[in-house]
Formats: sequence, C-alpha cells, structure tokens
Amino acid sequence: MSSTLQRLQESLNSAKESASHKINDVTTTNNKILDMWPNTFDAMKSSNRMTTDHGVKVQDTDHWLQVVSDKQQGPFLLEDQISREKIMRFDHERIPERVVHARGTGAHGYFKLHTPIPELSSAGVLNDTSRTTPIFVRFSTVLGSRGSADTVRDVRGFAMKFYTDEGNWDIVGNNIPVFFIQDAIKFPDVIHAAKPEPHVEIPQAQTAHDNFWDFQYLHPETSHMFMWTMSDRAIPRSYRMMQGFGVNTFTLINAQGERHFVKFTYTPELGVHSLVWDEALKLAGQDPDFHRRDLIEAITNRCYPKWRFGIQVIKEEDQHNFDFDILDATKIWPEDLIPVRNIGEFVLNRNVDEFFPETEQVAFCTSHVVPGIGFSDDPLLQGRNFSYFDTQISRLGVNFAQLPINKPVCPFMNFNRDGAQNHHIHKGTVNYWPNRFEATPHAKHTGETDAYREFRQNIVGMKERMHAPKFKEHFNQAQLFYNSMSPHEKMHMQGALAFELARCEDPIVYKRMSERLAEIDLSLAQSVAKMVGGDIPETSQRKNHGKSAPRISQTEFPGDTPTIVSRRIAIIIADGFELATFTAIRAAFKAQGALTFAIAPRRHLINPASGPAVMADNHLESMRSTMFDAVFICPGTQSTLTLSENGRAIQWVREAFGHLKAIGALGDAVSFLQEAALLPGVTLALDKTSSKVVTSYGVVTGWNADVGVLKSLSIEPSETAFSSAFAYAISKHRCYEREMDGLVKKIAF
Ligand code: HDD
Repeated sequence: MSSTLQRLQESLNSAKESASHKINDVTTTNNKILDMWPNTFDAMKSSNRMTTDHGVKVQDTDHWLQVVSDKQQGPFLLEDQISREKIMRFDHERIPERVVHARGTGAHGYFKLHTPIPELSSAGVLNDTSRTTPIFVRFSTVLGSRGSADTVRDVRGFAMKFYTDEGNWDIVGNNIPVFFIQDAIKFPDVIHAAKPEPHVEIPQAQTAHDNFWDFQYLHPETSHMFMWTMSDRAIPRSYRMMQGFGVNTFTLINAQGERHFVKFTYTPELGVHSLVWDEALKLAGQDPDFHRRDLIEAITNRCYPKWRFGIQVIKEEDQHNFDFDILDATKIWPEDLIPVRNIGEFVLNRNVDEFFPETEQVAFCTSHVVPGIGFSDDPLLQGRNFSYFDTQISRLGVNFAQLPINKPVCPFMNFNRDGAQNHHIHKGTVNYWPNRFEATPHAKHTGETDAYREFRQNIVGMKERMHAPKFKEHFNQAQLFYNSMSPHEKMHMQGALAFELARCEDPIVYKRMSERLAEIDLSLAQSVAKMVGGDIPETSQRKNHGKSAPRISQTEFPGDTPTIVSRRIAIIIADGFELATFTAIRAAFKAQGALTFAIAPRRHLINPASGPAVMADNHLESMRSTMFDAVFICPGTQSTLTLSENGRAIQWVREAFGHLKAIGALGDAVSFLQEAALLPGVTLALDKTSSKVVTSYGVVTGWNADVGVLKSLSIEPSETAFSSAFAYAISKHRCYEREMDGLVKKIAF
C-alpha cells in the first residue's frame, strides 16, 4: 500500500474510532451513556481508594494541613495542595443556571414507532418500526430559579432528545400548544416582564405582578397563551399527566424532496390532570419538589409513564387555506380541522443516576433535527434556532456536544476542533476539508443521498420588519379556548385571573386587563373585575364568536382506561384501629398499582385493637393531605375517638374534601366524618345494619360493608363493593361537582 493510501486509511480508521458507539438497543445505550463515569459505590467497595483529581492516593481529606502541638492549635498551611484542590474545585461547582426553564427534572426512556410515514418523511426514526430509539426528557417550569418550587402556576417545559441512528433530534416543547409571542425578537422582553421585577427581585416564579400583566396588555398577541396559563394546564398534578407540544410549525420532507407542515403532539396514557390552586400554593411550601419526587417515585415503582406521539399535518398547497397563519406560534391547529395522527409512543423508564451531568448538563437545541425533518418560516422558531445553540455555548462551552448526555449514539466526525474542555484526541494529519487524502468527505462528494438536506424553497418578498397579514388577528382562538372550557375549568380560570390581577398594585394594569378580558369574554371580565377592583365592564368592543373546538378542555383527556396506578392513598390510623380492614384495604389498592401510606398522629408503631402493631409511614404534621390523591379513614372505636379530637386529623380530611379528592371510610370511621369532619352536603352510609356502600360527591362510605375484592376499574362499581367504589372515585381524579354545587365554599380547610 502506498504511504498516501496508508495515511488515508489510518485517517479514516481513526475518524471511525473516535466516532461514538452505535447502539440500537435502548438499555445498552442508556447504560453506555452512563458507563462513562464510575459508580462511586462500586469503586469504594473495590480496592479503589480516594485520590486527587489527578489520581494521587490521599491520606485524609477531613483535615487541612496545619501546625499543631500537644498544647495548642497553630497556623493553617496554604501549602496544602490537596485541601486547596478540594475547596477550589468546589468553588467552581456551579455553572450558570438556564436563563429560563432553570428548574427541571429529567428521565431516560425510549421511543417506538408503530406507523411509518414514508409519504411524509424520510427520517429513519419515523419509518423504521423495528427500532427502539433512546430518549431523554427534561420537564421544567419556565420562570423560577433552580431552587424554586415545582407546583407554581407556570408553563411546563417538555423537552425531548431522541438519540437516533442518524443523529440527535431535539423537540424543545411545552405542555401548552401555543406561545406568548409571535417573533423571537420579543423573547427577552416577555421573559424580563415575567421574571421578578428588577428593583426588588419579587416575585419568584409567579406571573402575579404588574410587569407581567402590563406586557400582556401591551401585546394583544399574548391573549391566547395567557388564557392557557390561567387554566388548570398551568398547575399539573404530575409531569406524567401532561400533554406535550412541539408548539412551532416544523416540516417533514420525504425521499422525493416534498414537504408537509407538521406539529408534534404527545398525549399521556394517564390522562391530563391538574392540582387545584389552593393545593398548588400549599404544596409549593410543603413539598417544593412535588413533581420531581412524583416522577422519580413512579419510575422507581415501575409505573413507567407513557405518551402517544402524534402529528398534525398540513399539505404545502393548503398553507393559506385557514383563517389563521399556520406559521404563527400563538395559534393552535384545531383538531377538528387538522386531526392528530398517532404514529408511535414513548415511555420513561429510568431515573437519572446523577442530576448534574444528566439533567443539568443536557443541552437541547431546536436546530437539532435529522434528515427528513425540517423547519418552517415560523418567525419564533427561526429565532429559537439561533438562541439555543448560543445559550449552550455560554452555559456549557463550545464542546457541549461531547458531554455524555448530549453525545450522539451514531458515528460523528467533522473538522470542528479545539475549544475549552475538548475531550477528543483526533488522530491523523488533517483538520480541514477538502484534503489530499479525501478524509471525512461530504455526502455530496460521495454521492450519498441520506444526508440532511434543506427543502428547496422558492422565496419572493420584501425585506421588512413585519409579519404576514394573518399574524395580526389575536382574539379568535383566545375566545375559542375559553368557550371550549367545561364549567369548572371556567370557574378555575376566573379564580386564577382574580388571584393574579389582585397582586398587581398599579391600577392602570388591572383596569386595562379588565378591558382586555372583555374582548375575550364579557362575563369572564365582569367576574374578575368584581374581585380585583376597577370598573366592571358593561360592554365589549369585540363579541365572543361563541365557537368552541374539541380536545382543548383537559376533561377530554381522562386517560386511556380508569386506573389508580401510582396514585398516592393515605390510610389514616390511630391506636385502636381495625387491623383486618387496614390490611385488606392496603392489599386491595397495592394490587391495583396504587401507593398506600399509613399516616398516624405519630411516626411510630401504632397499636391496633388486636394484633401486631403497624409502623406508620409518616405523621399527620409532616405529610399533609396535599401530598395524596385520596384518603381512607380506617375504622376502630378507640382510633375514631382519638382522631375526632385531633384538630390536624380533622383539618386533613376537610382539606382533602376542599381539594376535591376521594375520601373513604368504613365502620365507625363514618362517624368521624359525620361528627368531626362535618363535610357539607354529603350523604353518608349511616345505617349500621346495612352492608350498602354510599358514594356521594366522591365520599365513599359503608357502615357495615366489606372492603371487598378490587378486580378491575373498567366498569362502574357495584354498590356493595367498597374497594371498587372507592377506587373508581379515585380514578376520576377529582370530584368537580363538589365545587360546582357550592359545597367547597362552605367549608374552611
Ligand atoms: Fe425556549 C429553554 C421551550 C421559545 C430561548 N425553552 C427552553 C426549554 C424549553 C423551552 C422546554 C428548556 C429546555 C431544557 O430543559 O433544557 N421555548 C420553549 C418553547 C418556546 C420557546 C416551547 C416557544 C415555542 N425559547 C423561546 C424563544 C427563545 C427561547 C423564542 C429565544 C429567542 N429557551 C431559550 C433559551 C433556553 C430555553 C434561552 C434557556 C436554556 C436553554 O435554552 O437551554 O435558549
């Protein structure tokens, strides 16, 4: 072999060598990503001992080197390079937090396609049903800093990284399908206005302040999005119970080079469910990590959350056939006009091993697409494509793609070189293209057709700072959204707006917002203005068109089948409780995949009326009703008396009632509800001779009923089986009739 050819071969081999691992199997890939750093516990168990960063075994990292005598403490020595390394390394542990979406949590999983779409896209990940594509998902709030609370009213980020065989594909989406602004240039303004006010840095993680609402009024284009953020969508029960949306309009490009416009939509198997506002407020203090904990808990318990992956598609020639611009990110594509086609599903099945290198260092870029997927002229998306790459460079450095969590799983090679924290050692003599060895050629050069190619677009227009004409309409879909809400969702929105605007101190802000709300819906504006002050509008400049659309209300996403899987159920016990009922209810709910917790006045052994004591999982002061989906009060003569005299136990159950949760009681525990909890408007099973189960406003009781066998939740429960009636009530998530019929207002909790 000639020396030139030899060098060419070497160069190609080394390029291949340096290319990352190519793995199709999810588990292997997930493990592979993690294999790059050692498992501390294994390392400790083996003969490995602690060393400095450069590998020198250390004697002690608990004492700084200093001068001591048997009598006195002497000077501390700066010469101690081992302590200096430990402290200085620590001083630089933090990297800048994300300017938005700073607080988040992530998990690994996989994507599986069931319906190939060759007519739309040539992307391997959207055509090859035999593949299991590894994914990493990071959920987040937008406004709060890294240490803020999970349950605040906010949009939730839903960012996905697909490690495909053709490169990484990122969809950096949200749980709300539209955005506040139409043009990326406005992003710093909307975020500055929403973040804490600059003079006092208040409030954290809230839009309830003057600057935010001032911005909203001055930008009518935000009207649709703020309606979504004032709805229950902005206070999800769990990341696992949220829809996800790519929001922007992307394109799919097929092998023939034809393009279609597309939006990406994910629907959770568990349904779309929310907290109630009072609960979200309390949880922010009681358990700021509520959503993070929920995701980790579910995955640990093998309740892997699953979503259907759907696309909405518009043909190139239909682009202008709608009364909105399909490239305007403040608009949805209503599903009655453009139905969702589900083509696959994804599952999250592995928690991260270490938060920082995975969840914190993951870097998403909307510009990361793979062959067969492209962008559109959506002006928000175009700006995002610039912004994310730029932000990752300042957050993580120019070599952020070399970090294990960001690395592609397919071979990669190019002549990008050097930069801070470069981890690649490239072999060979050339670092440019073209080169005399023809090393690392372009696909164009070799004639291969599977490379990323832009759609060949014919563009005619004036260079101007303006949008296409249909971008000027801002209210049709804001009205459509409100009209599509169910009565209880409308009531929640009125409450949310009344809360937020009442936190505005400048009258001009809330007065103007009343006018703006009147342009969306007069009755909404009136009910809010009554609460927050300002003039109550009598007329509106714009009539509500009265139209609604399907699948906007989250009540239309109850979940695939009724289930209580991963729902948290508190079983309240006190000394003297009935062990047999406790054991039976716990077993029945565990068998259906629910998580049961024994909660008592103290976290200690609790003695039943007869039989061995049970260890309480927690006590009433530490774990509050907000942290559970349902409450069961265990029967027992003595325990009922104790609980009836315990103010916290009473408040617990009344609070669960106020938060619309299923409540269950059997035997004499029913008298706790009747005499101590005093739940208004509820019918209880008070006939001590009857074995009937009574369900009233989500409160399920039976004085003489058995726990019964809990088999399936797919049908309405029979009246005599307590456990299935109670489970069914839990599976409905919340009893909204309680607030619609005015019961919640009557109770202090
Ligand atoms: Fe953004 C982060 C979602 C508009 C600039 N954005 C970020 C994250 C999500 C979104 C989920 C967190 C990613 C992660 O978990 O690391 N952003 C959206 C959506 C938008 C949107 C759905 C509208 C359709 N964003 C948007 C615009 C710009 C940015 C218009 C700038 C022009 N976004 C950023 C950013 C962030 C970011 C500053 C902060 C941290 C990061 O990128 O990695 O570049």
